[in-house]
Amino acid sequence: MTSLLIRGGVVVNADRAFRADVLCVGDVIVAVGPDLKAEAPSGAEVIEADGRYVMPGGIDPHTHMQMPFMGAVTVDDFFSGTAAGLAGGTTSIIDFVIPDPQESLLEAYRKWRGWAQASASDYGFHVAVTWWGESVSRDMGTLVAEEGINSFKHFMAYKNAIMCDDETLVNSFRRALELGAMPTVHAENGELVYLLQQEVVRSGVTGPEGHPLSRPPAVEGEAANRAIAIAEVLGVPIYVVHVSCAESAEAIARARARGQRVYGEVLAGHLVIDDSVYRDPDVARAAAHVMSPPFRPKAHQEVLWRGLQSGQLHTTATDHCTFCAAQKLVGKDDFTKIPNGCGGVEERLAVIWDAGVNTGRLTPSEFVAVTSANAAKLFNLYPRKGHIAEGADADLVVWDPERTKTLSALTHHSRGDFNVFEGRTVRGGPSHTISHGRLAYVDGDLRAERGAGRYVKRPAFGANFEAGARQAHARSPIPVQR
Ligand code: URQ
Ligand code: ZN
Ligand code: ZN
Repeated sequence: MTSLLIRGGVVVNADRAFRADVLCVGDVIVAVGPDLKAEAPSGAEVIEADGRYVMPGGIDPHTHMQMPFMGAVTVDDFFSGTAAGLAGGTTSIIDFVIPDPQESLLEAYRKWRGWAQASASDYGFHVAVTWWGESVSRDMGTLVAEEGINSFKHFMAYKNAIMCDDETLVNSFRRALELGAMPTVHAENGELVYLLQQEVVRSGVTGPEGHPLSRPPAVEGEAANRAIAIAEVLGVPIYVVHVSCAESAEAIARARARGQRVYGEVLAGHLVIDDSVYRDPDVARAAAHVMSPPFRPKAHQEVLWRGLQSGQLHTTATDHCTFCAAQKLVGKDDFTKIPNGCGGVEERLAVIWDAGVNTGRLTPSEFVAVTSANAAKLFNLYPRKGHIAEGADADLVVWDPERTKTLSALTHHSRGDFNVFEGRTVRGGPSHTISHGRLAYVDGDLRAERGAGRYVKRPAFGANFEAGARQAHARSPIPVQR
């Protein structure tokens, strides 16, 4: 079995940072402490980490590899996407199974599991509930009991495609509660988006600059408030993906102040990129930024940072969903046809470190909380992942706070031909990424292996989740049969 000794670094967990060596044997951390020795007889490979941080590998809880969407398929498959993640220090992703309306959840799940066999790093899935019926309820049960799924996604936008209505939300949230699974939502009012899209196009605005006009912050705020209210009535926790604006961040903070279990995710892109990108005279560049929710006026960024700093928002992700220029330009004369999505799985850690830790907004431990530990806790992977301790997975990043890099599509590892962080120089980055105790990235040398990643089962939530639900029901007017 291979051994790897990381010597002399500062180990950063979400609760504390301390100087210690880390010894990995095979795919597990076997010791964390001072002056560890390599195992005889063969010894261990040694990484000298003096002056660097040793952190849990990043967990990106929101990616879309090889996803068929809006008539196209994202260009990063599970191999290229996870390899890019490893180059940036991310060692696990949670991607999405998205059944078409009327498609069996289990069949869609098996299809995605097949595609994901190529992954270079560990992965799991949220499964989207895009319609409702007896078989959906049954499949949700099977997915939780047998397949290690503990979260279900609901798209409140994308009318006439994968959007789910309130009936589906209510039924699925209730079923998730029964199963001990976390409901998650893409919060945008799809009816309003649909109406505004027609109106913006009719007004003569057909280019990418029309995209944010059709999806204003109030559209996101309405959906976040509605999903949170449904969750409150049913007494189920809820996780809101890609919170992009003050309206939804404040909805989450208000609910949390009432004692509701509501969690929010922020994308690295929404933290540092603003809506001026849609007014770029180069239509290809503007179209490359089309994603939903869109990039927002700058003032929203501060609200998102404060949410992460205060603990009202919990995780960071990328929504890595790369389409190339040719795919995006299909909608150059009708922005409603531009496939939605942007990349970032490789850049997330460095962007958040640079804009978060280097500016004093986050401590290194808070950085670990929002880039791995909180996602691991919320999706029941903790402390196997998101934590450095004996017995945890040997998924680690050795972080050099002095390394600088200018981010660019010319040097990134994604197959995408555009980088939304193009030209941004960041200070702080990985010198080594370790996945299953193996060096997957060393100083610019990416050693990702197709198929080396493993599917990670995530057990249903147990007593804590149920106790929380019971407490919520005590405040709820509606009794729940258990
Ligand atoms: O909405 C999403 O999360 C996916 C399906 C598309 N990408 C995006 O624009 N955010
Ligand atoms: Zn979304
Ligand atoms: Zn997404």
